[in-house]
Amino acid sequence: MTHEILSFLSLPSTNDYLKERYDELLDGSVCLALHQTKGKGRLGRSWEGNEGSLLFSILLKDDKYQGFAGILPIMTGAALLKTFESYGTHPSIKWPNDIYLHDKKIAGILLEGVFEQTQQAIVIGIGINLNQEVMPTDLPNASSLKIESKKTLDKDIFLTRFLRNFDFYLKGLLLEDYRFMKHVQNNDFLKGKTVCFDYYGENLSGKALGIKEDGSIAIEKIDGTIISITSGEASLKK
Ligand code: BT5
Repeated sequence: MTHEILSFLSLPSTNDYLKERYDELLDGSVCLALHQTKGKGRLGRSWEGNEGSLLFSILLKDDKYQGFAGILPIMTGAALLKTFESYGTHPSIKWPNDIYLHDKKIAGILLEGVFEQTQQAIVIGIGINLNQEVMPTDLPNASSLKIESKKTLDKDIFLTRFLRNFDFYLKGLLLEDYRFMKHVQNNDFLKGKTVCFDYYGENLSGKALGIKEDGSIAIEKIDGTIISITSGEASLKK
């Protein structure tokens, strides 16, 4: 896939930029910003970043991606793992969309669909804490690659490597090759841990058994029954 890179000093949100202009942009366009004034997380949450972060979004607007929106965040996570591994760093995926290193969040993924009656496009936003030397004190669970591994990475090279890995896994996915799943399952942050999760409005806890082929997570409830959650949140029980 060709990636046209649109680079900005500051934007409200790289996701919003692509969502607002998907019609006139090419499939595979990447929007990159040094700063975001309204960086978004999931479920109305915000994403903080500064010039140490790598903040970008990818536009997918071909019909061939229809039906893959549910699995794309995990596939994107696998491509991030592969990229970090190329620098000798081994983070894991905290289902469904976080990258963790040494029990701290170093990256997050936000997939949004653009709908006009039917789905017109998918925007995948990625925020990576690469070179920050300190993280905001109101984010005690956050860290950066720099803090955790003392490495300073070139953001352009990281992005190039990531896009190569993303394209590799995406090409496979479109051919129903779910090889990236093995990568995710072998680096599953929650597996074996006790987690809290929301199940049809009820707050439950149980043991995470692992991420399944379809991208859901299997959880063994206290009563021994096993359920799968396909979306939402599972957090570590304190
Ligand atoms: C995410 O949401 O983790 C998805 C983040 C996606 C951000 C990218 S940046 C480029 C693109 N453009 C956008 O506008 N967004 C995308 P979620 O799982 O909801 O996590 C959000 C929560 O993580 C917040 O409520 C904070 O608690 C925490 N958080 C915020 N900034 C963080 C950071 N830099 N590092 C780690 N945690 C952070």
